[in-house]
Amino acid sequence: MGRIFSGIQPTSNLTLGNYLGAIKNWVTMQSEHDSIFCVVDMHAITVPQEPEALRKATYEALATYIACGIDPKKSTLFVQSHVPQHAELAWYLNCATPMGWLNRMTQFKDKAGKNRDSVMTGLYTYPVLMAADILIYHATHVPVGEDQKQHVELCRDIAISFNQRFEREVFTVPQPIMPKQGARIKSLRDGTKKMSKSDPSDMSRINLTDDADTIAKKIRKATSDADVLPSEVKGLESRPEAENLVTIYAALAETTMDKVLGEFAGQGFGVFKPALANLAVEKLAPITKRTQELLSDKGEIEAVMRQGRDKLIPMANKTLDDVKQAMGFVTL
Ligand code: AQP
Repeated sequence: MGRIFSGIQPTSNLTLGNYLGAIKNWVTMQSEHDSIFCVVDMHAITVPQEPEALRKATYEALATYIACGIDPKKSTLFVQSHVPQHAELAWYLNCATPMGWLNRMTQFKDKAGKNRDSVMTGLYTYPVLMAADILIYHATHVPVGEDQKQHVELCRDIAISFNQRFEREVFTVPQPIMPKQGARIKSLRDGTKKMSKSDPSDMSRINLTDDADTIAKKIRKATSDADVLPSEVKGLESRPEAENLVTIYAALAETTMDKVLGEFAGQGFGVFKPALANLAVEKLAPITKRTQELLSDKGEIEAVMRQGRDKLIPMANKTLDDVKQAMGFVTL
């Protein structure tokens, strides 16, 4: 049994992409692994956040984890800024990570776009903080969507080079784990872009707080095409929107795309979209309802946050001691 670590930024409401790419996998894995799940608020501030919105989204994210099936009795749940040791380790790792490695990170290029000189430094060094999040707990596996795979690979490189430089196994080298279905859910408006919390168009995503009518409306209005569905996955090539909707159906139904096409081959979106909307509402409505129930008692959510923080601080301190010892700091 290994240890898994993963997190989501409370930049806004969590989306269907976060659920299918990450949380759904966490729920399955928590029974077999020592599991730590974090609301990564310090990552969220790498782009500007309204303070009240950040606080609200942090409570919502933790409530959503529980509503999706993460059990605080099986898994450790916490908020990143409650364990400030992550930030301290990130500094040591910043001093052990070549800039050339960060220059290759595609997420920075996507998010900074043409504004490379005006975005905050934290957006550039974000992957180093993510490496600290993972390495501080000696996680062996990191369940993420495809967009985060490159950051986990960077984390591996940092761990390997640190261990070599200081000639001891200070860090465990983790592996990324991605779901078979749903590793990259695309925008409902543009099948070439990923579904993202921060997309300016709310119609581009399904939020885990959307009610049944909103979910059905967003699926009805999702971009698709005029062709019927093919009988094999190969037939979805060059049809990114159609491929995305079939992927979402398969991931929600916990089946394969081939089986979905077996059922809907020859049918148009006039038939497929209502079926997908029904399935999405059936799977997501209980999550939304439970999230709202949990949010009505912030004390309970804070108790889970405290329990996670109190369990993790000693573990984090132990890793920091090892790192400082290896690097040559005077420890008292
Ligand atoms: N569209 C997606 N498909 C599959 N997995 C996804 N994830 C995010 N979007 C998709 C996975 O969710 C986890 C948490 O990601 P995050 O929200 O912390 O950061 P992100 O990857 O940058 O996601 P967003 O929605 O695009 O956030 P913003 O808009 O705040 O930048 C990760 O495991 C990620 O792979």
